[in-house]
Formats: sequence, structure tokens, C-alpha cells
Amino acid sequence: MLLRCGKFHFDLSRSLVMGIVNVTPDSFSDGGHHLQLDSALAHAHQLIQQGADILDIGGESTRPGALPVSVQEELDRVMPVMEGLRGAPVPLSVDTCKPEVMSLALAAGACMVNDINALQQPEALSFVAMSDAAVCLMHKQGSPQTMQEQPQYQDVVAEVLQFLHARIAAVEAAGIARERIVVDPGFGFGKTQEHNLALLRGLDVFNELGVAVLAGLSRKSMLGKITGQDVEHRVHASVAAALLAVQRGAKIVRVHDVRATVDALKIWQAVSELA
Ligand code: 8Y7
Repeated sequence: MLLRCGKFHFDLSRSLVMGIVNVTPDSFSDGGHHLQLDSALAHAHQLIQQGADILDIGGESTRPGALPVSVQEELDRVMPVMEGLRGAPVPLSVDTCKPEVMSLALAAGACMVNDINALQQPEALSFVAMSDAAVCLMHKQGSPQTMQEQPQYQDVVAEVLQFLHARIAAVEAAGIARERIVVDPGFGFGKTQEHNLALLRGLDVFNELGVAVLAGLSRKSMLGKITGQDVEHRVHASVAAALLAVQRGAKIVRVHDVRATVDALKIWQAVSELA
């Protein structure tokens, strides 16, 4: 299976680690864009050093209950980071659902669009179609503000599969080749604990879609619910979950803890090559 992200091509004979770079105000940056930029760039370089294959750069928190950010604020956060990383040895993914942000990030060299809204906005679809970037199509139920209130499915695996199948068809019809498409069941996006576990258990089913599968489980509350650990202490659970996802055919794992995940996947790779 092949993945084409702009000038970067991956044969996917081994799974890839996507490192998360959040450009959102934190306790160090007191809202100032300058410190925020410095710390995001330093973090990005550190993740590359640790073996990240792709960086996912996002300026809008999509955690449950998070409030939306304006286009201008998101651009002010994300664009200096995209520009500061221009020419980086790994492809840059922009984590956004705003068409305006996609367009400018693609012009600044983004090789992938990670859209939790799966390019359902028509302008989003056409901006990606006009580029040579890859796209990650993620499933969610509801919006980040309300999605955890009452998630409901008859058969979560079948329904997510059906949604992703339909989005692949729409995106292909717009001229985006299959080698540029990644799908993601969207762990934690409008799913109960049982739904999340069913999706991880059944993850290999998504390979029947014939495109690369991405899994984002890193530090998520579904892991905290099992281990009882708060978000700062979910590294071990996250590595275990990433490994389980790769074992079930995920070709990309989206993670905070790049070094730990890269090492774990090297062990998996070495053992599975003997089989
Ligand atoms: C995911 C994601 C988040 C995910 C993809 C978090 C932006 C919440 N989760 N994108 N984004 N898949 N494709 O905890 O699971 O990282 S934000």
C-alpha cells in the first residue's frame, strides 16, 4: 500500500508515527504568539529527532467541550509554525477543519490535511483536490462541543465503516487519488468507552476500505478510564494502544510520545518480519 503526501511517498511496509504539535496557548506562553511559536518549533524539532515520520500541526483544540477558535486566531497560531518548518525532512500535516486555513497551509507547503470533519465542507474538498497533499478523513458523531453527551450507534464499527466508505467515494470523485487518502475511526469523537473499545477491537475491518488507516489513541480519556491515570501519566497505556492498533493494521499512529512509540513499533516490526 502506498501513501503519497506531496513530494513525500511512503510504501507503508512499516507503520508511521505522526507526532502531534499543538499550537495552543499554554501556561508558558501566556497567550503571546512569540513564545508560543518558539516552543512549538522546538517541540517539532524534538519530535523529528525522536523519529516522527509526519508532524501534525494544529491550532484549534478539538478536545470534548473545547470552544471554537476564529479563522484569524487559528492562522496566527499555525502559519508561523508551518513557515518555520518549511523544508523540514518530514511531511507536515495541518490539523484543521477550516478551508481558509487549509488553503494557506497548503500554499506554505503542508503535505497533508487532517480534517476531523472529513472534508465535508465543499471548499475544503476543492482546496485539497487542487493540491497534491494527502488527506485524513476522520469519523465523528456530533460536534466537539456536544459529542460526548449521548453517543448512539446500532453497530458502531459498521456505521463508521459506512461513513468512511462514503467519504472516500466523495473525495475520489473530486479527483483525489486513493494513494492520497487516509481514514480514521475517530477515537473519542462521539463515542462511549464501549464504542471506542469495539472500534479498536475491530480496527482491522477498516483495511477493507483499501486505504491507509490512522489511529489516534494517544493520552485519550478512554485510556484513563481503564488505567485510572490522569492525562500526564498515560504514556505507557498510549504505547500499548498504538501497538494494538498497528497489530490490527493501522498504518499511521497519531501520538504525543514519539520516542516511546517509535521504539515499541521497532520491536513489533522486528518480530513480525520473522513471521
Ligand atoms: C484525533 C485527531 C485529535 C484523532 C485525527 C486528541 C485532531 C484530540 N484526535 N485527528 N485530532 N485522529 N485524525 O486527544 O484521533 O488528540 S484532537
